[in-house]
Amino acid sequence: MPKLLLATSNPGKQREFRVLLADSSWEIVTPQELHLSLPDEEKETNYEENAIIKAENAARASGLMALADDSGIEVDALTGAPGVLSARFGGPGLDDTGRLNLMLEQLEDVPDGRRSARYRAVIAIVQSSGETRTFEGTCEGMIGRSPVGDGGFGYDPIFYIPVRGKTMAELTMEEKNEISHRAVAAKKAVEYLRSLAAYGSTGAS
Ligand code: ITT
Repeated sequence: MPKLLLATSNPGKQREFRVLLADSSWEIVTPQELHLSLPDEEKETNYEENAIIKAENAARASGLMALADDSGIEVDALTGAPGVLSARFGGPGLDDTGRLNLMLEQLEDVPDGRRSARYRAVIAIVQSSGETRTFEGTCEGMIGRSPVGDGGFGYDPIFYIPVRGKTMAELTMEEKNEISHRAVAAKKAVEYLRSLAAYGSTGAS
């Protein structure tokens, strides 16, 4: 099988992608496995450009086809923030728990009916020839009142999914992978990856 570099340093994303891309017809390799350290270079203000920058850097550094994900959470009561800045919400001193507690604090006075939010993910796939494709997915939810569950990563303990009656962190990975923004985008990406493999395009230039 041809190799596809999964260009993310986020262990939560890596875990999910390993399952989501299992039927892609590509062998998934990570930057750690290749002893590659990739630059942390997200300059753009939109997901698509960030995802492309990450995948391009990885493809250039490895000579392999690369897949990157840029994602975030958009809270309507915060006019769509933190969005593309979700990983850096509250500054560099905060970890996942610090960031979700800050979000709960900022939403303290927001009533239950106005706590809608969505996750968004854009996946970019860049071949070593430079050919680039992007795929987007969203997942709708509400911001809860306190963290519940210990699965997933990031904001999952406060991302409540009304149709499931649970937070994203209470779902198993299989369940998260049925409905998440990343899963919606990955489903489209897998179709593309399978077509590339079928036509013998391995990303090598
Ligand atoms: P890479 O750039 O190395 O992939 P990153 O964590 O910096 O890792 P992003 O810049 O795309 O990735 O930031 C995405 C942030 O959005 C992530 O750190 C979480 O805070 C949040 N996020 C995205 N998808 C999520 C999910 O499925 N569950 C919970 N939080 C998520």
